[in-house]
Amino acid sequence: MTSTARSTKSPTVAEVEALLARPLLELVFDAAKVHREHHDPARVQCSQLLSIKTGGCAEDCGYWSQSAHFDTPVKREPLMQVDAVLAAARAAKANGADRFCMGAAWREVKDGPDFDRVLAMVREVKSLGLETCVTLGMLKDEQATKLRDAGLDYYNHNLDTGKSHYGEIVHTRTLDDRLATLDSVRAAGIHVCSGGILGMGESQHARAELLHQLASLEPQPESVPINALVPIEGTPLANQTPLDWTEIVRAVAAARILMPRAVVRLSAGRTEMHEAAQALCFLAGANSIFVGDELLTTPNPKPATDAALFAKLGLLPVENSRAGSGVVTVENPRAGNGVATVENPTSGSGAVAVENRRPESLRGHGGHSHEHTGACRHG
Ligand code: SAM
Ligand code: DTB
Repeated sequence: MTSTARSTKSPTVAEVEALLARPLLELVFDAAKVHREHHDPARVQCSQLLSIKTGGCAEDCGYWSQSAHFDTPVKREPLMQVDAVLAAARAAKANGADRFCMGAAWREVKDGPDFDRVLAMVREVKSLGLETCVTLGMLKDEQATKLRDAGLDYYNHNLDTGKSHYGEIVHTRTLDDRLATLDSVRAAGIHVCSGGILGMGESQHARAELLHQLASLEPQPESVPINALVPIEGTPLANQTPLDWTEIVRAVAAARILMPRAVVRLSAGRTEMHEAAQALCFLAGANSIFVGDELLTTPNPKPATDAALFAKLGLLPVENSRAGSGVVTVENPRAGNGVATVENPTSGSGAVAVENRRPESLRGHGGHSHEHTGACRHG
């Protein structure tokens, strides 16, 4: 086992499925315990998205507003200029974001002037003191290395759904293609941001497969976005039945238990979630959100709405004191010895034992020195 090994016995897909099926409040309670061992439960990491190249994507993902295969309301826009991206990044920072995520609707990265411009964006955004993240589609080793050298902190590349459901959603790439790109990202030493979408007609088994596959990556992803499908007119999933909010809470809680050190992001779909449901997600271990009016092509809660929610719940943004240091930015100054075993003695087959090791990088750290006013906005 490597130093990142997290469990004496990794759970099977069937055990993850049983975990998802546990009584909701017991699942949330156990996830909250794991959360407190590894993170400061009051802190939420705030990322802001920007679509830097919009529409015309060669992929046919059934959820994708920017696919060239479907007639969606999204207007094509060429790759933005660096200055315009920087202006958006400055505004994101002023809005309290500590990470700026740039998304391009490409199937894969092609070397040339466009990629060089993205490298310039990464360098410049980084120089503003923001953490950097990009999602550009498939990537080769040399391209990952160039992104790392430009100062990229995170690469977002989601597994999207479980193995048994993947072929229902995407036909232009395979799950193995996704895993190969994640290998290139890891090999370059860039943090992995990888998660998925709920509400695409998948079974609980497929959800368990997704979480199991994410948790089986070695090392596990540093960042795990959990998206609820935002149905897009013109796509095959436009008329999908909306998810029940409890399903999102369950997935967040299971992700927290299975990936104790990861930052779990409550991602797309918050506009449709009541604030009480979001609160339960934060209790269950979500410790990151997207802030700002827009995701890539769809609305996100208004900054004032998020500020009000943070104030009600007593949540605070993480400090952006370590952009670029390579250290995950959420820590728990209150953590004790960092070892906890979470299991459910009452649920028989649903028990999943997880040995939680507090990461080396978090040991011996003190608390946070600055306080914020309850909104994502700093200062
Ligand atoms: N070309 C990039 C790639 O291949 O990863 C961009 C993908 S997209 C910007 C990043 C992720 O956002 C997707 O993998 C999916 O998980 C999520 N996403 C995209 N559209 C979504 C939607 N309509 N609802 C929920 N999540 C969505
Ligand atoms: C992720 O997991 N979710 C973000 C980000 N990674 C790139 C994207 C959400 C997109 C939601 C639909 C839209 O705005 O187009």
